[in-house]
Amino acid sequence: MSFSKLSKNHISNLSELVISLQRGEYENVLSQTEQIDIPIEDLLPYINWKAERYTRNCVARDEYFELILLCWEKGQKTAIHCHDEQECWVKVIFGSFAEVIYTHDEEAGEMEYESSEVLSENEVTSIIESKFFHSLENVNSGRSMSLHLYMRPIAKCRVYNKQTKQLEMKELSYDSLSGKRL
Ligand code: 2CO
Ligand code: FE2
Repeated sequence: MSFSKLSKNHISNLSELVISLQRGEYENVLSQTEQIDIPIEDLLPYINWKAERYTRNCVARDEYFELILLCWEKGQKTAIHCHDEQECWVKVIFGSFAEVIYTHDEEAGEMEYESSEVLSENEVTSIIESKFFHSLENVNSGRSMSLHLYMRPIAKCRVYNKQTKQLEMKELSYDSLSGKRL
């Protein structure tokens, strides 16, 4: 039996989450994504706001996972995008988000609507199958924050251009790394 199967420890802060991920205890983490209640003080070093777009702040990463804090001003949103065939979990830290999920109809060059939902504090959404695209928008009356886990890390993704109906490759970058602005 693997170590991850033996370990079912409740995670109650950011250090415990990072240590669990660094140990490869993915089952432990994924079995309690909605229950993990991270104190906001733990996230303070990673909080970073920009008026022009949401910020991506790397909390921890290794070859297998990437944990990033996204900070969204009111109304900031993503284009429709995928996750480079990696698995993705998004947990709302505070505020609220509208998520819309799509699949891509290659022949028509269109995005096909699949589902949508509004996510509130502590709720988690995941995209596991690589056929799914999504968009996320901060629909709170003010700022929102979300914690994202990608396995494996993603350095690029395909973004849907509504005007040209083409998928375009987009490089992803960080606004801060381990609490240091870049
Ligand atoms: N995938 C986007 C990003 O990493 C955020 S939307 O939620 O996955 O920038
Ligand atoms: Fe995404």
